[in-house]
Amino acid sequence: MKKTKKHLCALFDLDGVIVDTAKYHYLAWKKIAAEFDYELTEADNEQLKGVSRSDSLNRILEMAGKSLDEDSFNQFLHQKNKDYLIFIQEVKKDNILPGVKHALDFLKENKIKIGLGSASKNAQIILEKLEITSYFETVVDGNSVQNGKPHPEVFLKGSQLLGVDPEYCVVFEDSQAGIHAAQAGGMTAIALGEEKVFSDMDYCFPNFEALDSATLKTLF
Ligand code: B16
Ligand code: MG
Repeated sequence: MKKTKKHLCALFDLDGVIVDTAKYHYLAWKKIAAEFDYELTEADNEQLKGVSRSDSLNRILEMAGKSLDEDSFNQFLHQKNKDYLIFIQEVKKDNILPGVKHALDFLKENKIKIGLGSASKNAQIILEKLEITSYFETVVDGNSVQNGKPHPEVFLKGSQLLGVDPEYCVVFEDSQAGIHAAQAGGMTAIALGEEKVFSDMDYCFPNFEALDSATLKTLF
């Protein structure tokens, strides 16, 4: 990894970065899309990652060539979340993705500030289920922003609350919308996942296991 400036804070995305809840969002949306006679593919789902609940439904409606009145739109949002909450009932601390706990401990030991920047309105519940709430000095989630990713608001708010200039913040993301949000905020954007699905990131790693202490030391 090329030499980089030392960063002072780390902003974590949640779904797909800390825990594999991205698969549950996919299953819940697939069920809704089927009601519009549309088969939601994994490629379609890639475009929904990091995108807010209502923006996701708008995109699915566009894919399916359908439109809804406001009441039905809200009912589908409610139904999607109801199904999603059932899926995540079983989430527990063993579900933290490999390498994430090591990174959180590394950052804590090195006095690097840690924040969450998630589009999800369910972020707090999931952090509690994973028993990692105490690592996060600030949690910015779908309940506290006006603009969803790729708008940088979620990360800018996080850096502001942590008192760190955006250029000294690292963002860990699994979605293209989130990478664009981090870049738009002037932060270092680290993509987690397959390199081919991303553009405009600063670095890409397959997962947190690849971010060992030596790599973390280069960043922080
Ligand atoms: P909710 P992240 C995002 O979380 C998910 O990637 C995205 O699929 C989901 O639609 C969005 O949260 C809203 O989630 O319905 O729980 O409010 O990746 O930004 O942590
Ligand atoms: Mg995500």
